Amino acid sequence: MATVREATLELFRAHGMTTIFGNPGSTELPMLANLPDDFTYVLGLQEQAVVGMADGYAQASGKPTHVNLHTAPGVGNAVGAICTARANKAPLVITAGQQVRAQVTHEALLTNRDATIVPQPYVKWSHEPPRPQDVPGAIGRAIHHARLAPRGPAFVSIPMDDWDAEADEDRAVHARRRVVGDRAVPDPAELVQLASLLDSARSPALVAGPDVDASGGWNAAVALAEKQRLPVWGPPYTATSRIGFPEGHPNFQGVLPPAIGPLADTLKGHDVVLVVGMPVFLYYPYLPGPLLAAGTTLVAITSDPDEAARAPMGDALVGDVALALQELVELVGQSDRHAPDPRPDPPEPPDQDPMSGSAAMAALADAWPDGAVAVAEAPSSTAALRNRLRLSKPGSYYQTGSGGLGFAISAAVGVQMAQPDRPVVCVVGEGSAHYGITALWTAVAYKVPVTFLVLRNDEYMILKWFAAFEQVDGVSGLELPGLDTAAVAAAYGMPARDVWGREELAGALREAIAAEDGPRLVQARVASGMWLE
Ligand SMILES: Cc1ncc(C[n+]2csc(CCOP(=O)(O)OP(=O)(O)O)c2C)c(N)n1
Repeated sequence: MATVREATLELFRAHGMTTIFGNPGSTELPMLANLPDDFTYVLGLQEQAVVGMADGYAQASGKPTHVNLHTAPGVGNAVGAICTARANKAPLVITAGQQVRAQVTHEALLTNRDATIVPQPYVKWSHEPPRPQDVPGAIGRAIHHARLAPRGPAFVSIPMDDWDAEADEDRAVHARRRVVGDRAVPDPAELVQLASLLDSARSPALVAGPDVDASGGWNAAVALAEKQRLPVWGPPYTATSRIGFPEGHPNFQGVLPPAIGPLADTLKGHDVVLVVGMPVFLYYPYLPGPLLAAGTTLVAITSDPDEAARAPMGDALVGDVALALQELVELVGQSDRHAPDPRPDPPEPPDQDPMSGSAAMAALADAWPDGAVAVAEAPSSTAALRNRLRLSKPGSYYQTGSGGLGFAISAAVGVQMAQPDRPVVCVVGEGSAHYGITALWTAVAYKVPVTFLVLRNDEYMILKWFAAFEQVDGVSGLELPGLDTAAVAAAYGMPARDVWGREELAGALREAIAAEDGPRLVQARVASGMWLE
């Protein structure tokens, strides 16, 4: 007779989930004892980094990914990263240890009190099985919740004495064998209606969001834009987890501004705006104004019924984003509208010492190898990064979708593990780096060859920009004197360099990216400034 543990490992195997990201405690040890050889345990030193690494791995592999956390304090540490994973729609199956059942009621040490509440509201489903025999079924259900649209984290708390209990063979076998398909096409009649709305529009536009990339709809979005000659925008820099359209494509016009008034203003003049694979819209900050200019009709396509329901304006079709786009490409006619003008090339960055964030991003572009992936969290330089790299291949860009820091430095490790054949470069402000800094150790320990580019400006620049915007003076806590991330990386065992000028930076990046034996860190000194270009 199989134990609950054996049945659960079989379940993970059946779903190709043999990589576990975790940080162990005594309540998890019974699950982790003598893991079979086909399982890999990736150790993270703190739970934020564990979840961030798994988030990057899940998104870049497209597969549900197992995260194992310690009971209450471990799950508590992880909640910020779980919030980000939800915004990123990362399919995470999060398990956590719990006291033995006989000691939960009187709350012995390490009891995860109200375990299912701790990760809410950032998980799609949260559960502690009523009996040990229900563990494989509960984890099976969590796997389906995580991978069904909209993808996201699901949580199961498991009392530590459950693993050695006898499994319910019949249920475990069914749990392992279930296949649940979720790629639903929107109502065909609504798609026909949408196609004719586009065909008859005077000046339609497309806004392409992260789920275009995640769903595999990239080529269909390009085909639609070309057939209909649509100008294309991306979601605001602050509010996307991936890129939904090739940013070097002549139809691409840049990203939308993040607040209500300016966003509506950017889209005015378009009688039809089709928003695909993203919420409508993740506004921030609050700059009031009409949601849409008079005469603009907005239609969204999303796989997330919640996104469709909560949008403050416009119509929506709910269904798989890639399939909907593929259908739409077939249904629309070839337009003879004028093709949109391409964006100008980025300007030459100012020549100054220390270099500007724009110059640092120009150096990155000089060193950028074909097919590389950027994982970014460099708030005051994100605009320059996007404008200079103009990434144009699917799966080439990841950032925090929630605005929560600590994602990039951890996620880059997971992305590189899932995509060993593509160079991964993590571009991170020195402030952001320290929310997930312990992931550097994992990169070293597992020889994950990520290049970390740390932009050091000795401050939380973007918060100074916000302070000016919010007209608040004398804010404390925005300076970061003496924060030497290269020295921290070296202490974790990572070869690290400190560089000053654009040429030196480009050279250091080329070397770091070429290194295949493990990670490298390059710390670039940059001047204070918001590099909007
Ligand atoms: C978990 C979390 N804590 C705090 C913040 C607030 N925050 C937003 S940007 C920022 C500063 C980022 O500084 P840095 O990475 O050095 O980049 P810079 O602004 O200098 O470009 C902070 C603290 C956040 N977004 N997430």
